[in-house]
Amino acid sequence: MLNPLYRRATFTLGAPTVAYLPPDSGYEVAFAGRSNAGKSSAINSITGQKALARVSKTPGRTQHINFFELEANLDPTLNQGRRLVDLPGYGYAKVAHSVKEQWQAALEEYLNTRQSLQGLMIVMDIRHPLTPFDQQMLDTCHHAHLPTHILLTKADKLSKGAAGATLQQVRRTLTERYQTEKLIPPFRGGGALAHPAPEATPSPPEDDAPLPTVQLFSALRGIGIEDAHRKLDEWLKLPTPSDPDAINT
Ligand SMILES: Nc1nc2c(ncn2[C@@H]2O[C@H](COP(=O)(O)OP(=O)(O)OP(=O)(O)O)[C@@H](O)[C@H]2O)c(=O)[nH]1
Ligand SMILES: [Mg+2]
Repeated sequence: MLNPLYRRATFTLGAPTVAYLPPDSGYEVAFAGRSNAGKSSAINSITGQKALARVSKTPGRTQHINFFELEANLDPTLNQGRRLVDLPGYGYAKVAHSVKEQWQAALEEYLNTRQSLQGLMIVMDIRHPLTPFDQQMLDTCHHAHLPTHILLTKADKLSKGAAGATLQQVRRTLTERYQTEKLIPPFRGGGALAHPAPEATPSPPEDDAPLPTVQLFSALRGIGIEDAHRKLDEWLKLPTPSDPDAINT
């Protein structure tokens, strides 16, 4: 059972810069990822609406920060609201260097200061996962203690076996990157203790900096929509069917 609120999502605002964001109340989840990865398509399939977010074959289509409200008719003076946010894609080659730098700074400000932001859905084309831009995004979120969930989208482009293998590989890479970091204490003058053996007991991740989670997705074939909903329900604090095994971590 999917929460019917998603189907009722409506476009409320396209903000050209972070200066024009709607009030910072309630809960929101942003979709980030490389240009053309499939962010807008993911939002459409998650909300069960064909043309809520604009999809295009031309990279760089989404240039504003677009807000989709799940609860229409809200009283804006109350601290409420549940929003999905479609961010402009990163890594779009045709954008001037200065524009890219401005956007990067604005994005970091948004990630670091937006109180209602509960987590980031990072959308990656399964055929090109974890590009340097994606790694940078994950690092930025990790340091901002912002939870991340990766949609490996366009899974329909690979065989089931190849998609599963990529999923495992991405999981391994993320565990190595973000758990190993926690295993190595700050360097204090060398000696064997400065770099404990990898088999040393892993310290649990910091409470507010959870490891990224990852799942397969396809907007075209409707793969992974329930898993994505479960993660969104958790972040947006919506009631969800109880099935703890359904989200792949
Ligand atoms: N085969 C397949 N194609 C997809 C899927 N999702 C998106 N696409 C295609 O990928 C292209 C880009 O999709 P968008 O959703 O516009 O991508 P975006 O990340 O929002 O792109 P920007 O707004 O430019 O950053 C379009 O041609 C989509 O039809 C999918 O799951 N499978
Ligand atoms: Mg888009």
